[in-house]
Amino acid sequence: MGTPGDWTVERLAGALGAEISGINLQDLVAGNEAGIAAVKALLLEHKVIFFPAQTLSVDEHVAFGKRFGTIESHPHLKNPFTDNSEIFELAASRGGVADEWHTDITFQKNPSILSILKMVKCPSVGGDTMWTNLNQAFTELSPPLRALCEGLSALHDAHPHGHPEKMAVHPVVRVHPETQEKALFVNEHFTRRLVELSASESRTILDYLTEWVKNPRFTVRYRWTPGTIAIWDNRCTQHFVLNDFEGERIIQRVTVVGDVVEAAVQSPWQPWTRQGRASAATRLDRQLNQYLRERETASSD
Ligand SMILES: O=C(O)CCC(=O)C(=O)O
Ligand SMILES: [Fe+2]
Repeated sequence: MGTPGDWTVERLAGALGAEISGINLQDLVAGNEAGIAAVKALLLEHKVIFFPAQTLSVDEHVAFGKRFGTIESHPHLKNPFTDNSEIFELAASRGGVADEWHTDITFQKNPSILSILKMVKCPSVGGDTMWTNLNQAFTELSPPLRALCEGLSALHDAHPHGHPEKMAVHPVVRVHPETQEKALFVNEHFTRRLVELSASESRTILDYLTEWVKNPRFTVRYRWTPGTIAIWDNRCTQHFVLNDFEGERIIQRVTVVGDVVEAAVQSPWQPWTRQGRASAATRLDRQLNQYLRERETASSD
């Protein structure tokens, strides 16, 4: 049904997001290279795209995801209902409501490139999801703050999943390998510390940046209907679920394996932790010191 030329694309906000109709995604599960290329182009242009009224089965959802790369299962969280490990499932009745702003699994060295969500069950009202445009969040910072951020990196961990020992350091400003746009790549859910600043400087500046990305001007808010498929680019967006609903809400997600997170510039600075005698304040640097020790051990192996 419909070739890319017949699809209707309706932008949903000034910052990002578009809804696509006149397409049956079952036609893109196999073959149809032109259709997949058109979806990729729409994703680069709009950063998050929505396909309402779809009927993809679990297997078709996975097969569709594989058209975009290798699928990864979730490293920590267990599915409540579905056995298929290529699917990641969240059910509100099991606490699965992602109501903190985040980019998916940034505690990994190569965080996922893109995620493909199927809305399985949603309340008649509430439970909308929001996305924010991290390119805009970066470009609208003042020049001095942009310059500072470009030289910084940040420690991310899987503390929200009970695994603070799973850590990765990423540049605070990453360059999108396809658009070359710069994105402000820190999020309140997984980012713990700005590596080149002191612990107290980091707290203040990281709080500022993770609040800044939520500016409503950078966002789109989507109201769901069952069956809708959403695809978002994790290299330049964050998302957040409104926890304002009653009853069940279930999503299934397919996650495409990540690429190397490329920095905008080479940092001129080193990681900063307090030197000298251990003291009460040493605890503020403990996690970063642990990460740095592990990195050193890994590089000397
Ligand atoms: O439930 C949603 O709308 C999004 C959940 C989420 O954060 C995800 O699937 O990555
Ligand atoms: Fe997510």
